Amino acid sequence: MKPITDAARALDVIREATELVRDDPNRRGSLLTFGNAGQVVMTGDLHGNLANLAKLQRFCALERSPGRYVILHELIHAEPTRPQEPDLSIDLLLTALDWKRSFPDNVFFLQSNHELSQALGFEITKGGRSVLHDFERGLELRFGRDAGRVLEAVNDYILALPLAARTASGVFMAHSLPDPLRIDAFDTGIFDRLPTAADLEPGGPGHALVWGRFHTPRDVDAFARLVSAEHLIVGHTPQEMGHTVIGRLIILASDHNHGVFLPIDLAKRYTTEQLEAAIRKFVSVE
Ligand SMILES: [Mn+2]
Repeated sequence: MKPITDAARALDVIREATELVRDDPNRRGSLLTFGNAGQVVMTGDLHGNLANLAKLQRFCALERSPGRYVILHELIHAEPTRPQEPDLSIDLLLTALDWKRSFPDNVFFLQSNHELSQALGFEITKGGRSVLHDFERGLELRFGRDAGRVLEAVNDYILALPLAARTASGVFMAHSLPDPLRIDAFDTGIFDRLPTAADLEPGGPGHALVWGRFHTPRDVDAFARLVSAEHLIVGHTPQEMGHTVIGRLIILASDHNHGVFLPIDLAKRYTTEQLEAAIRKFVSVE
């Protein structure tokens, strides 16, 4: 598909999707909820991987699957495959937001640390390169002198994102979990409200939720108890082979050739083993 390079069209896509994200009927505060009918497809980080997003769109076939929901997170900040290669993950973001416009009741997004850092201007460096700057350079390549306006709209979209999703069957999904030392004092009230600026800044619960790493099965159990969940599904921590299981936590990655996604039947109760067995590899999708 040809990337969008017309700034007016990009602004339309981003602003319309942002309104849909804000007014989602599935949303209360910063939490999305799904009932017990249909299927939710959870993914891991996408980081600009257009080939995997295209496969996900083919798998979901939303034009003939009204009961299927798909959750995406960490769409921006592509890892360059060659030095100096521009980050054009804006293309994936626009494709995904356009998908939301076509299927507003089926496509959902969650907050992530890369997106939040971009919106708040908190630098992330990877191998000495500034990922925020590289993303902005990609916007300049696509939109020239209108790049600043597009970036502003992207930042508005990011700040409108919900933080987590849960199913009636007890599956809780987010970009990550708070760091182990922050779980006990974690303010679960964050899910009942629209996040404030303080909630999303370092020290706030929204910030903690998307940045945590290094969880043991005990940490996972502690967080599951806090949010009354049977199963937790996240992305964030890179998974070379696509996924890992830590107690009742499953970590997914969707941003490379071994990437995976997880279709969950909303009418069904799963064991962790059954959920793990339901994981699909992108390479298995035509
Ligand atoms: Mn992340």
